[in-house]
Amino acid sequence: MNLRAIELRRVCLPLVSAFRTPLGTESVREALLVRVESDDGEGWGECVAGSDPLYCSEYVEAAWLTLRRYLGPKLLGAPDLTATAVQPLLREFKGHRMAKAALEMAVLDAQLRVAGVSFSTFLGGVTGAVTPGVAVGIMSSVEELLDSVSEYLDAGYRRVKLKIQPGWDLVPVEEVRDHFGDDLMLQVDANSAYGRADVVHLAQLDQFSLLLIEQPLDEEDLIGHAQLARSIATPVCLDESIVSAQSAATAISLGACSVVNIKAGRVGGYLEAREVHDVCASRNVPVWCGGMLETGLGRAANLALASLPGFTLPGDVSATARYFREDITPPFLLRNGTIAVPTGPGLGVEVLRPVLDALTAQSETITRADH
Ligand code: NPG
Repeated sequence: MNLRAIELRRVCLPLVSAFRTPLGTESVREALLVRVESDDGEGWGECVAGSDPLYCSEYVEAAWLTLRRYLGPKLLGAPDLTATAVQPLLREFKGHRMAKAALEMAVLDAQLRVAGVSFSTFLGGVTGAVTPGVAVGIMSSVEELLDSVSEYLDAGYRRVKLKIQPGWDLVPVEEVRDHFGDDLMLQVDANSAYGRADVVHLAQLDQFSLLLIEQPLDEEDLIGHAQLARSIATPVCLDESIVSAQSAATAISLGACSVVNIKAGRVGGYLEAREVHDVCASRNVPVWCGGMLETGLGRAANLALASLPGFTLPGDVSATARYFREDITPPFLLRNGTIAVPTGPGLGVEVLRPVLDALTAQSETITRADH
């Protein structure tokens, strides 16, 4: 396809409840959406960078500038563009994986809509419904946490991920385990809140039969994660440390993790995410789909990714109601403990234009003529 225009939109979606993690508290999800326009139709992408550079170095304003100044113009000038050509074309620009992933997602959506193929089919999905988990933030009291977990279990979730940090770890985990019993699939996520000196402390989590502990140490500390993995029984899972299929292979070889969280934005797109999946599958490392509080667009793509065979653990791909009262697509529903993977062409979801327009804080269109 030949791109005619790329539209950037910054949308602000209020969360149903504030989400507190070791990185900060979010009560409104700011998202950067990308719409590509070609002679054959349009496609949508979502950049999962946050409002501030707290999860990683990318953030919405910087991604916008990068897309407008470098990445967008490069694709607008490319003849016969396909999704597989996006990353090679953008390789000269270092980093900015989330911005690149959004563009690739939009091109892939446009391409698959024309071809009449769903994201899931294209990626190699093998299931029509995925079992979601739910991520539960840090609360101001254990009582509040138990209430929150209880509501999610009532809603049908069977796997819970608790955010932990020093001062909010052993006690809340023990209380949740005691209160809800051994059948609850329970895991924890530290977003790098601990250091190598905390190994003995973290080993105490072993008594709670957790599925895994996610990203306990600094993202660059693979050796520290390998040492930790040898010292504790709880499986170590990496999130922030895994930025490509190559870094996944390295981390696994070093023994830094035995489980991987895959987020397409973090690794530069859904095609690279599939590579990470393949690398992990070839080493018998289970994976699950991470979440970045996506709108319905990113959620549709994540459900497709999570339908691949190596995604054997429930992911952070919860139903829309867990996040937003109103989304820019029709809601994804939890039914009998699962969420359906979209089957329509491309992302398989349509944007609700009036809602999108009402939630849009900023927009800009770049065209070939501009460059
Ligand atoms: O269900 O989308 C979700 C949220 C899952 O905890 C979650 N995401 O560290 O993985 C994370 C965390 C996150 C969310 C990080 C937003 C950064 C931004």
